[in-house]
Amino acid sequence: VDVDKDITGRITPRDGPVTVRNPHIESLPEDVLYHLDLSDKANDLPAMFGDVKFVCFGGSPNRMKKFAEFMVNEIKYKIPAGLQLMNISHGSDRYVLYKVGPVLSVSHGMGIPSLSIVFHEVLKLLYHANCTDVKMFRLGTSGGLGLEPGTVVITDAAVDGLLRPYMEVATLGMVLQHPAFLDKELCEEILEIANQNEGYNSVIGKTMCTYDFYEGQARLDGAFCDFTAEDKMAFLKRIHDRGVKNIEMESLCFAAMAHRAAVKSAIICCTIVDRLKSDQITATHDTLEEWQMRPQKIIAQYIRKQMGLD
Ligand code: R2B
Ligand code: URA
Repeated sequence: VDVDKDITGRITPRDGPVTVRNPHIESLPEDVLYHLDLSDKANDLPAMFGDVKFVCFGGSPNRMKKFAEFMVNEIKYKIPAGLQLMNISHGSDRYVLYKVGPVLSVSHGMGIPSLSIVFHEVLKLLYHANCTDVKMFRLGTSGGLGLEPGTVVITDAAVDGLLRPYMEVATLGMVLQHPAFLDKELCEEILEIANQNEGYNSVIGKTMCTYDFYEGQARLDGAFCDFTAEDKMAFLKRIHDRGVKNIEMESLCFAAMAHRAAVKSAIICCTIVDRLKSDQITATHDTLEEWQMRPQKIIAQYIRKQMGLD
C-alpha cells in the first residue's frame, strides 16, 4: 500500500480509497465481519455502504443510536418510505451500527480490546464497500484535569499510562508499537466549530488512555487500591503539567489504528468530572446527557459544513 511515512514513522492521512494493509484479505474466499453480522459475500457492501464519508464511534450502543436519530434531522436525511432507522448489526448483539446517508454511527464498547475489534471490521467494511475520502471520529466521555466538567477536549496526541505516544500490542510473541498520531489541522478545524457553541469551553490537548477506569486512572474508589491520596494527586498533577487534559480508555487505539490506515480522524470527548477534585461521577443523569451531546453536536456541525448544508 502506498503510504507516505516521514522519518518519525508518521503517516500523512489522506483522502482517496480506504485500503487495508493486509495482503491476506484478497485471498479470502469470504470475509466474515463476525461482530458486525456482515460479510462481503452475503451482503452487497458497496451498495449498502459505498457512499459512507463519516464514521462516528462512541462507547455506548444507546448513545450511538441516539446520535443516528439526531443526524437524521441534522442532515435532513429522508428515510426511504416504508423503512425506518435500524441497527444493521442487530444479529451480532455486540455492537450497534446505524447508517444515515453518508454517516455511520457505531458503538465500540469500553476499552481498547473492544474498540480494536470493531475498528478492524469497520475498516474492512469500508474497504469492501469501495468507500473513498472517509473521516473517522470518536465521540466520547472522559475525566478532565483542571477543567470545568462539561468542557470538551479535542485530542491532539494520545498517550498511554506511561505518557508514551504509541499503543503496544503483543503480536507473535513480540511487542509491537503502533504510533498514535492525530491530524492537527482537523483538531483546529473542529475547535473552531466547537468554539461557536456558548455555555462551555473547548480545548485541544493530550489525552491519556488507560487500560482500567479505577487504579489505571489513579482512582482511590475502586475495589482495590494500594496507593495514597498524596500519591494519586502527585501523579495527576505530574501528567497535567505534561499537557494531559483528559483521561479515557480508547484514544490510543483509535488514533493508532486510524493512523495506520492513513485515515483522517479526530477524538472529541466531553469531560464529566474534574479528576483534580473528584474520583466519583456525581452529575445527574440529565446533566450527563447534555454533556454527552456536546461532541455529537460539534461533529454534526462539522458534517453539515462538509456536506455544504450550512
Ligand atoms: C470513557 O468512559 C468509559 C468509562 O466510563 C470508557 O469507555 C471511556 O473511555
Ligand atoms: N471515562 C473515563 O475513562 N474516565 C473518567 O473519569 C470518566 C469517563
